[in-house]
Amino acid sequence: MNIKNYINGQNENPINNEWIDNYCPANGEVYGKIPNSSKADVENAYNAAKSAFPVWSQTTFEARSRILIKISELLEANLQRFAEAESKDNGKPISLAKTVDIPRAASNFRFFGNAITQFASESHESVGQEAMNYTLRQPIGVVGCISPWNLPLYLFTWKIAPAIAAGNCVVAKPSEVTPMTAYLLGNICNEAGLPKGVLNIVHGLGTTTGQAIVEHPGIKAISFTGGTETGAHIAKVAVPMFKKLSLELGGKNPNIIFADCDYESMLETTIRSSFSNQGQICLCGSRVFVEASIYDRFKIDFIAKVKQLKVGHPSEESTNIGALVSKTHLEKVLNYIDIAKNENGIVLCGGNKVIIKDFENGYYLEPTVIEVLTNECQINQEEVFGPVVTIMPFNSEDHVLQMANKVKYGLSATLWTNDLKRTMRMSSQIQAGIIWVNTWMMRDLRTPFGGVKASGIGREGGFEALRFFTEAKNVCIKY
Ligand code: TXE
Repeated sequence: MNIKNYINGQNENPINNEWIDNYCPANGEVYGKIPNSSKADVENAYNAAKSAFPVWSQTTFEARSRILIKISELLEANLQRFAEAESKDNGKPISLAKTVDIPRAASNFRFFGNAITQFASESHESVGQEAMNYTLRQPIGVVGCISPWNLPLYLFTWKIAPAIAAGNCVVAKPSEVTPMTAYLLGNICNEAGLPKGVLNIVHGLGTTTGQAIVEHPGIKAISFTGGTETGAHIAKVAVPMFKKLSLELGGKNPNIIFADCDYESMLETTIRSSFSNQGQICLCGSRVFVEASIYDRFKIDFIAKVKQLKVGHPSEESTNIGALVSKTHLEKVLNYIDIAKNENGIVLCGGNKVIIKDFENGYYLEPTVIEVLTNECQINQEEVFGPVVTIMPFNSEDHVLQMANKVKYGLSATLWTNDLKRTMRMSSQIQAGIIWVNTWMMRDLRTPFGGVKASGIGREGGFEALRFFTEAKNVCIKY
């Protein structure tokens, strides 16, 4: 199927009529084309957004909210169709697309549809000066949203929903690797009554289409999720243009397991935090540190459980690990396994490609556990973003804290312990934007989401996202 751009409420071919192949990771075959959009398509999308802005920004909160909630309901009504499309495009198990990706995309619209009706601005009475200040929270105008391939519709809507809820008009680009559900979303928006031009979706490569969005002088804010290098490049372009910038980048998150934890619950969750979505989630706990006294027991039990995971075709309900997103990405992950071996890492299980009958060219990889001797090695310092975790023992709280922080990233961390004082100490000292204690990826959409260090700048989620997508303007009245 050929995907089209969604501009001014219409499905459009790219102006240059150039196309890119769209691959199905489960079998490695091309199954459609996507627009290789140029600057001219981005310009059209921008013009549509600019024209829609005066009316949309003055539309009441109730009316905006109703439309966002309608989009959410339509996504829920089309759950099966969207989940199948997501699984085919990305390689993720259908069970995951059905229970996580698409329901969460629907929640994003519902959540921000409700949040905008509760979003208040501040007032400050200057007592003794006979003056009153109030802060207006005004939409920015036309904003750009650029999202990655790992959680395609989930992360795309995580940006778009707050942007339009706050009264902005959007030029958005999903990853060229997984464009399908963003394409399907256009028709849903029309059906929900979203006025034309409020959301425009342009498909294409990051270096051309994405770059054109970032460089566009009329696009005043960029919300980006993706790799750290790309984020740094975007910042170089956008900062001298004084654009508002939100960057949610990579992670190399520690999963810290103390001997006093609830062992079974830790084991179950550690399987998820290591291998969910083929390990292609920025929040995955890819560095597992285990207190020395339970290290041997953990090693045996963990590997036994990892070996039970079924690598299979994404469309099968029983599949735990589907295909990686692309051939290039599979090669990158395999290369990291080689690097780990060369630096004396011991592959305890996995490490090889999996050939599935009838789908021999699919991008399948065994879930892989590597024992490392030090946190300083490359496999522990760089983001692999695949079904690969390292494990190593630690002796003391100080030792593990130091290793947890000795990495360039700072997105999330998981702690497994029942010691309250230790929880409080460690949570305050770990350098990360998100800490989970005795759980992983438990999300409340009101909470701030984002990282420190090379994991990005800014926070998404709840009112943080609505603050990002609005400009604060103070009005001071002397009476
Ligand atoms: O991401 P890119 P890639 C990490 C992960 C992965 C690595 C590279 O380690 O292996 O990043 O992945 C668009 N101007 N994460 O190369 O390139 C691009 O088209 C504007 C972590 O696939 O960052 C896509 O829409 N846009 C991560 C989006 O950026 C540009 C999720 C992300 O792609 C652009 C994904 C440019 N110059 C990968 N260049 C997470 N934080 O969850 C590219 N893009």
